[in-house]
Amino acid sequence: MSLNNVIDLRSDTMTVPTPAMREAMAAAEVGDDVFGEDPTVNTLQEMAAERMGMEAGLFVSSGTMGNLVAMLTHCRRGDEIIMGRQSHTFAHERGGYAAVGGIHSCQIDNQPDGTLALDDIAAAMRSEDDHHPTTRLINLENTHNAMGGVALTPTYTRQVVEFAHARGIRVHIDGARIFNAAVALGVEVRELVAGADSVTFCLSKGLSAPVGSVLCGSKAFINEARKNRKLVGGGMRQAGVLAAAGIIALEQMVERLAEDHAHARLLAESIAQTPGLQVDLTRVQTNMVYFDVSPDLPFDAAELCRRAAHHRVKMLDVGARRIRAVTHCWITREDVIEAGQAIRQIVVSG
Ligand code: TLP
Repeated sequence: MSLNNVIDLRSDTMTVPTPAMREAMAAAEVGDDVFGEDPTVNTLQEMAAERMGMEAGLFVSSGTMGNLVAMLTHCRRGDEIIMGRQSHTFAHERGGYAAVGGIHSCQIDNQPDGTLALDDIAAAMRSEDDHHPTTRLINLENTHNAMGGVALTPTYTRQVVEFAHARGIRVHIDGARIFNAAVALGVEVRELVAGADSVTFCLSKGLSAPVGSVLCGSKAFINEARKNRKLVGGGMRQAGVLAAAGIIALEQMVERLAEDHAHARLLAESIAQTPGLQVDLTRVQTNMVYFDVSPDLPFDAAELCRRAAHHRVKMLDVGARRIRAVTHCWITREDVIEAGQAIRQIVVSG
């Protein structure tokens, strides 16, 4: 079922609440969550923590807020976070950790599989030298958006956690789409965050809730995080109307992500067969398809997206010659077939 008769592949953030979510939102029992008295928020937080195998959860308004609150809670001013150059926290969150928290960051290149090489992490570690900031935190991202929606494995994450903890450093996971990773790898989401000190995951992307993310960690960490959520203006009141949709998201929308992944693969295969477009199929592991527009074609990524919109297909140009298409629950198999055909028609007709 496409939304407003548009095949909107710009992002899985385009998803709207399902009928079951709207019903649950209308019926939600609420209270003042700043007082900890919203029963629906409390239930969502408990469910989220349980899924992650962590002690506690904190409902926040967005993935960006979850990551920011996590970084503010783990770090003090002048501390340093090691993160990927292509990470969302570095590239797309307004530098909030620096702007709000006075926190420094050290960027290292992401590998094509989304990981940070352990050698690179080791080389980025600061010594006790008076001149250096203190390395406090390592940020991972799973799935890794800019590297293609690729899934980081439990084994890799465990290695980073062991490396970090042996040196007194903490690990935060930006798991905006960690349920996509779990479904793609066929593992429980808790295995993907085992040992990590915190994780943020989003309800408002592939899981289709209208708003919200949950930050999870230890009880002590979440107690501090609540204060930082307040600091950034994120203490919401009768937020149960939003959390109610989040509960449905966790109960009903996780398993079905496999469909989105199959649709992304179908779209990627169609694009791969279109002359002048290149897609690395090995990186199409979840619900994202990144592809490149050859310089031999008479238009760039922005123009291809403009033309696709005339065929009711919306995609995002993320570079001069790079495009992203994301599948989600409002995109059917027929939609991706139609999108693939529209893209081919545009390219072939020049
Ligand atoms: N990503 C959005 C855009 O900001 C690019 C998208 O359409 O993909 N972590 C990751 C890995 C993300 O991809 C995003 C959103 C966030 C965090 C931030 O989540 P929100 O938008 O809820 O603040």
